[in-house]
Amino acid sequence: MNTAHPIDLDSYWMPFTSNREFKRNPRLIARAEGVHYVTPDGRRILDGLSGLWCCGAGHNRSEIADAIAAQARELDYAPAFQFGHPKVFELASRMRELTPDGLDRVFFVNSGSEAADTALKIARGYWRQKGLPGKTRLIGRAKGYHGVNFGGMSVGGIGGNRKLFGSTPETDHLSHTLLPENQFTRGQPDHGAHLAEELEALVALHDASNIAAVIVEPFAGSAGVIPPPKGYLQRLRQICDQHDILLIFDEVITGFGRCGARTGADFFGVTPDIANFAKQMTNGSVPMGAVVVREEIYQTFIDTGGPEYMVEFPHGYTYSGHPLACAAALAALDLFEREGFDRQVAEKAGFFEDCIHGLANHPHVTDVRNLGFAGALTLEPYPGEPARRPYEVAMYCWQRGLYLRYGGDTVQFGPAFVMDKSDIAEMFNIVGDALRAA
Ligand code: PXG
Ligand code: PLP
Repeated sequence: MNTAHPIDLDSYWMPFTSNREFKRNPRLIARAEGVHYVTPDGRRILDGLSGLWCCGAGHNRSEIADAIAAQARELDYAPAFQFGHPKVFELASRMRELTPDGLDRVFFVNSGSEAADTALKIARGYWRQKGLPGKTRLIGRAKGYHGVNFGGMSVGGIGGNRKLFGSTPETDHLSHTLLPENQFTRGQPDHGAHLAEELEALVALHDASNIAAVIVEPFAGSAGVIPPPKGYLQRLRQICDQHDILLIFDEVITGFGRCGARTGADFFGVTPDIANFAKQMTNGSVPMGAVVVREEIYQTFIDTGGPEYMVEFPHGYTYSGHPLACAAALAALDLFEREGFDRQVAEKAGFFEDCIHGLANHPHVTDVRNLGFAGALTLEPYPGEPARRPYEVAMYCWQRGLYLRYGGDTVQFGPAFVMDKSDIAEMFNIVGDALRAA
């Protein structure tokens, strides 16, 4: 028991956290108000990352809170397998409307990690049911993040997240697109579309008859906001089409507003075969994710499912389409449409871009990247300690009343879509002071 604090900090094994450091220097959040957090001792903290990229509508929206409370009184849980409740069907049609044309069937999960593993299983099962059981290899990309479950981790490309655990066989990776010639680019960089040709090289190596799918984030989020080079996603789409490889977009961060469009697919003008969502679906209020697939993928399972009473896709979670999550998502998507978060981000993205690039000449900044309401700074490493300076900057900001995300050699920003310009300016002012102090 940590005697400086009235609560026991020791029992909880915190996720993706430096437990020893946190427990020496706890950063507790007791409440939220709009785009601010409030600490137990009443300090207001500007939320620079929408929680963890998930609360774009701002915190504690009463429309969502009321929907969850009403649902908890009406139907707390219904069996997800072989039975259904009305809201899950309503939400599926809503997701179908809000996602690009052609993505028509919606499978519910509880997180981005579950979405990744579900999408990868759909890809393998699809090819097997089409009589091509050899198509099993899954291609990810260096610096990719697809959550922490075995499939998503294995196609992911952040070394620190994988090396302790091994990975599933039959994966391979494209190179990342973080090129030195693109440093300090605003939005999508000019160089790097040629890196999509590496997919041709992997086809030459493994043969398309052994490759099920390619999974990428429309822009890489966790690795530090890496927008795709102009033309890159278009080229990946072409190569996938040429070789009958499914293209999966992991839209867990890019979906529902972050890019200044409904989805990354809409923003970049490339439609995948499968798109994964989570986070912003419920504005972070109740865990939920979704995998949305092309009609023909769904039909393939249906047509090969055997007798009608048989399960066509033996996969699902106890909490798939949980009533509370459905109620929260319906309310959050109402807000998305009513308040036009995609439009709000598109309108304010230029201001956000000017502010973050205003830090380009500050001490220790070696790169600035941005797209929509997402941005990152790469910071010059201490010798042998790339992660230390971002940590120091983030701790300075926390003391000054700003929460931002730090990881690897970057600090990251993903404000709520409703954050106004004065708060955005204030956020980057504090970061500027932090860089001068670092
Ligand atoms: N795919 C993508 C593209 C993600 O960004 C996941 C899958 C996993 O989702 P779950 O819900 O299982 O965590 C993510 C999650 C950060 C950060 O600071 C990013 C994520 C999570 C936490 C922090 O960049 N991305
Ligand atoms: N482990 C056991 C023993 C279970 O019975 C179940 C579900 O019934 C699971 C894991 C999977 O849990 P979930 O469906 O919440 O992912």
